[in-house]
Amino acid sequence: MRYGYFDNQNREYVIERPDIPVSWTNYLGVKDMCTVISHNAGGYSFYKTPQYHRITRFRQNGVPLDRPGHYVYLRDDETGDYWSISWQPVGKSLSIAKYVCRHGLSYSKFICDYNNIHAEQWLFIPLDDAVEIWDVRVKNTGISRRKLSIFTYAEFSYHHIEIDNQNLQMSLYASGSSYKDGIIEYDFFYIPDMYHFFASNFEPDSFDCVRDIFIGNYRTETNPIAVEKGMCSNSEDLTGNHCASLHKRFILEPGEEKRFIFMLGVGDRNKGREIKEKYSKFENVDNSFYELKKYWDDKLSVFQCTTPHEGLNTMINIWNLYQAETCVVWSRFASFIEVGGRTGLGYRDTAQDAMSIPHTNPQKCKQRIIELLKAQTSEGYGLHLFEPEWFEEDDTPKPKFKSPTIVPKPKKDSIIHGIEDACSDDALWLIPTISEYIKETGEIEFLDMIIPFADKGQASVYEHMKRIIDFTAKHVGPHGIAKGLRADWNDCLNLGDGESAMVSMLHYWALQSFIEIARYLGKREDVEKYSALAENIKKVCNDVLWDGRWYLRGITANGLKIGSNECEEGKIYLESNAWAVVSGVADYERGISAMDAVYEYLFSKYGLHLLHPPYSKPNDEIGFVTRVYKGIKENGAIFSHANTWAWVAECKLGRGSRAMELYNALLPYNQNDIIEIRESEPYSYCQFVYGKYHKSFGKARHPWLTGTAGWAYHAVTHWILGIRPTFDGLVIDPCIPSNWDKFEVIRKFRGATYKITVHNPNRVEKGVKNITLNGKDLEKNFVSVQPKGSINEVIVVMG
Ligand code: IFM
Repeated sequence: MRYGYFDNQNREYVIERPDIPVSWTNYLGVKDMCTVISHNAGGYSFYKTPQYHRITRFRQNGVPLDRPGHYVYLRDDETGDYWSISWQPVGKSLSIAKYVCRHGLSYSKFICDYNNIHAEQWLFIPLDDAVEIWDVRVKNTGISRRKLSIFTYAEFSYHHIEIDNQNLQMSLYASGSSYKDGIIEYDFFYIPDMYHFFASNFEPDSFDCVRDIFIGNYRTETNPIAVEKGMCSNSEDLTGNHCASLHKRFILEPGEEKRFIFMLGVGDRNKGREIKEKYSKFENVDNSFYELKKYWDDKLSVFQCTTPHEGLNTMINIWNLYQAETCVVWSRFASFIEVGGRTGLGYRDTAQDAMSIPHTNPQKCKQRIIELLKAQTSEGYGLHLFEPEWFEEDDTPKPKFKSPTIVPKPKKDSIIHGIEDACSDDALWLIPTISEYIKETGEIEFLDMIIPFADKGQASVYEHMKRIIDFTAKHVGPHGIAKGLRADWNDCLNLGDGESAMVSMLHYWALQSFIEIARYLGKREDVEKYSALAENIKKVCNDVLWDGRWYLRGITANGLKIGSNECEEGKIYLESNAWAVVSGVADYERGISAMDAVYEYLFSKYGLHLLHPPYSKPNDEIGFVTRVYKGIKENGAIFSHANTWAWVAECKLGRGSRAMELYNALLPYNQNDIIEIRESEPYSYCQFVYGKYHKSFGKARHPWLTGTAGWAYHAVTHWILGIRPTFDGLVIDPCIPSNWDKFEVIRKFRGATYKITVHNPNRVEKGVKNITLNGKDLEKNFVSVQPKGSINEVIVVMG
C-alpha cells in the first residue's frame, strides 16, 4: 500500500493520501527557528532550542495524532460549511475532498480541493528571519460567486517546555496575549526577546488570542466554535492558554484567486510590525522562498550522482543529505518522538553526524567539532550530553531573562560527570570527523587552534586528539580490550569494567586517522608511538576476540563472553563484526568469515538485525539490552545505524553486490509501496525496524534523528561510489554491484568541479584499471586538487 511518491524534479515527496497510520514529518528552518511539521500540518516551532524557547505547543504522542498544529480553516459563509486546508484537524471525508501534502526541502505545502475551492498553504522559514511564513492561496474553481471566511490557528507555548508541561501555576498565570495593529502578541513576564507574534498582510475582521474561547467548551481543533459561528470573539487575556487566530471575510468570483500571508515569529509587537511590513509584500515572500530553494540547490550540487539505481540516486541526491543536515543543524532532540524536553548535543551522535556534511556545511561541521572539543575533559573523555552554551568563553553571568535563549549555565563542577558516567566511545568518533573536515576543506591549520577543555586547561586540536586516544589506551580491562564503561555506541550494553570489542576497534580506526594526520604533519615520534599502539590493539583484538567464525562483542566484568557461539542468547552481534572490517582489525580471511556469519545469522529482507538471538532473560552484567522486548531497538531489532557499517565493511572486502543487497534491504525508498508494513516515512531512515523476533516485523520507528542518515550517506558516497577526499585530492575507488555498467558523479571539491564517469565494461565489483583527468592518464586512482573554478573531466574504467 502506498500513500505517496517521490517527485524528484521538484525535490518533493508528495503525499496523496493523508490517512497514513503515523505522522510523516518535515523540518522547516535552517538557521535559528525550526518547525517540525506533519503531513497534516500538526507540529510545533521553536527558536534555537526546543527546551528553552518554544513557540507553539504540541501534545506529543496524543490522540488524535499531531495536535495542535499550524492550521488554516476555510468557511463557506453562505452555508456554514467549513474545512481545513490540511486534511486535519477538520478531517473532511476523503470521498468528497482531496488533500495533498508536498514535503520539500525546508518547506511543506498543503493543498486541498473541496467544493469548487482550490486552496494551498505553503509553510517555510526564510533564511534570514526568525518567522514562519504561511503563504495561502484560495481559488474559486466553480462557476458561482463565493462568500468565504479564512481563519488561522496555532496554540502558543510558554517558552520553557518544562514549565509549559509541568508548572501550570506559572504557564497559566504568567503569560498573556493581546491584539493591536493587526498583530497578536504572546508574552510573559515582560521579556520582549522571548515574546511571539502572529500577523497577517491584511486588516482582520476579528481575532482570538485565547485558545478556549476560539475552540469553545467540550470541542477540539476539529470543530472550533469560532469557525462554526463564522466569527472570532476578539478575545485577549493576561492569563490562560493563548492562540493565534486571525479571521477575514472575502468574496471570490468564479476563477478568482486571493492570496493571504501570515507570519508566526519571534519577538514582540514591534518586531511583528517590522516583519509584517516586509512580508506583506508578495515580492519579498517570493524572493525568500526562492532563496531557500537556492540554498538547497547549492548544497545538493556539491555531490550529485547518476547510477542505474533510481532509489539510491533519489536518496543520495536529495533526501539522505537533507536528513543528515537536519541532524547536524537541529541536533537529535526535536521530533515527534524527541519532544524537545532535553536538548543540547549528544557527544557521540554529533561527532558522527558532523562527519557526513563537511562538503555541504563546512561552517556547521567546524562549529560542531569545536563545541565537542570544548566539552572534552582534559582527561580525554567527552561529556555525554551537554549544552554548547555551558562552554561559552564569556563567563560573566547573563542577566536573568535577557537572552532569547535562556539556557541555564551551571557551575563547572556540576557538569563534569566523571568517568563513572562516561561513555567509552564518545570522543573517539571525533577524530575521523576532524580528519574528514580537514580533508574536505584543506584547513590543516585547524589542528593548531587552541581550544579549552571542559574542566581545566586548554590545548591545540591536535593535542585534544591525542588525549582522546590516550584515554582509551589507559582504560582497558584485564584482557587488554577497552572498558565498556557506562555504555559504548550501544546505549544498552552497560559493561562498566567489562570490555567492549567495538571500542577497541573504534580506537584502532581512530588511530589510523590520527597517524595519517601525524604523518602528513611530519610528526615522526607520534607516528611511531601511535603506530605501535595500533599494532598492539590489532593483535590483542585478534588474540582475544576471535571466536572461531566471528568476533565477540565483549567480555563482562565477570569474564562472561558476549556475542560468542557459546552463548545461548546474543550469540552474534553486528557491531563488532562490521567494525572488525571497517577498522582494519580483521585480515581478509577473518573479515570474510565474520561478514558471512553476519549475513547468515542477521540478514532479513528489511536489513540486518543487531544481534541474534535476542535476550529473554535480564542480565545486568550485560546491560539494559537484556531488558528490552525481543526484536525491538538494541535487543534484536534491525538497527539502521549499524547496518551502514556493514555496507562499508562489504566494500572494504570488495563485495559490491553484497553491499548493495544490504543497502537495498534497509532503503526507505524501496518500501514506498509497503507502508502497511513500514508505516513510517519512505523518505527518511528510521532509527530501527522491528526485527523478525517481533510480530511487528518490518515496522520502522523514529524517523529523522538517527545516526543512520550521516553514515548511510557516508557509506554510499565514500565507499560504494568510492569518492573520498584526502589531504591533497580525491581518491576514486568504487565498489559497486556487478550488474552496474556505469555511473556518473558531479563532485565539487575545494572550489573546482569534477565530472566523474565510471565505466564497468567487465562488470567487476571493485578495482580501477585506468583513469584519465582531462584526457591525460593518471598513475593511480587519485586526482590531485585542481585549480579553483576549473571544470574537470575524470574518466575511470573499472577492471
Ligand atoms: O548510539 C546510540 C545513540 O547515541 C542514541 N540512540 C541509540 C544508539 C544505539 O544505542
